[in-house]
Amino acid sequence: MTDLTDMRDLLRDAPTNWGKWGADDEVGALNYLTSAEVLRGVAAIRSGEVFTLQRMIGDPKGDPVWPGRTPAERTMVLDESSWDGEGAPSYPGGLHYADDKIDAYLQGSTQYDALGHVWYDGQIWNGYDARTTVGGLDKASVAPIAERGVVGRGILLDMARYRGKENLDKAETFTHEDLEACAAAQGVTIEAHDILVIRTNFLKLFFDQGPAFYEGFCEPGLTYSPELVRWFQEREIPNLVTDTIANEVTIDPDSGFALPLHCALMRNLGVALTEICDLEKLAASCAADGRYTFLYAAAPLKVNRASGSPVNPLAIR
Ligand code: UVW
Repeated sequence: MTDLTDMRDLLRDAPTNWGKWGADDEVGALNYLTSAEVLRGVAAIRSGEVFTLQRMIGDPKGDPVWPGRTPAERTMVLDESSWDGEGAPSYPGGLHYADDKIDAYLQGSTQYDALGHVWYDGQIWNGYDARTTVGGLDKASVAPIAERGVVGRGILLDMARYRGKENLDKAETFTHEDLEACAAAQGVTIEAHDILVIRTNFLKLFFDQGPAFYEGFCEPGLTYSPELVRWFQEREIPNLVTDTIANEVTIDPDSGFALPLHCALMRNLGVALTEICDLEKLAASCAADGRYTFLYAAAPLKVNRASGSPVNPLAIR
């Protein structure tokens, strides 16, 4: 266990990609996803199967969210009953229609984090002042990610299957070396610019356990090490996609810090984070024919100044 109390100390010598794509960059490592990378992703398509990776908003079985956030609430505004009484809306020709709205955390479902979503030491991605987040993100909001879209070669790393488990357990950790070993066991190589899609199936426990799921909340996931951060930087990984709520072990077992990889990967390297995906159908299909790469395509909703935004990513095999 390290004896540090501040993220600044933990990440004092950690690498950054600040300035690499210019002083005004807001999409970070997604810059690696050039047209050539789109075509490399397209070249991974063999069978034409399409998988949508978003979890249902308003799932009757519940919506898993980060502690302190609440699931989206959908409210019916107009339905057939709205036309029952006096003062009902009236449209020429007898038109009736349904309308509804949601009150939702933008990070309360399958989502892209804006690069400015998390920070320490008064600076967000690319060195922008953290005060630019006040009242809305003036820099590195999710909108520039939504404008550009995210398309490239995805690679599924099925850590649950690799470890011979239905799902990873609370606080279970793995490293970049485990990702390499998982890929090797799957007969595939992680290449530069691959979009890493990691399956833990941990959220099965949310649906199995109900409220007890949140007792001693600590998700499984990658853990911080300087080697892991260098690996992400050298591999030029643009995007880390997982099926957990926050993409990394919640409390790092070594430092005791919450979410240090959000800081080291997203704030410092500009790696985009995509969370709360449902990878079950995709994983079953990959396991069935032993193909673990695909075209990955995603575009979060364009929400001005937002710190994150819902998304329904596609994996096309
Ligand atoms: C936090 O950063 C707190 O949560 P997430 O990245 O899961 O949105």
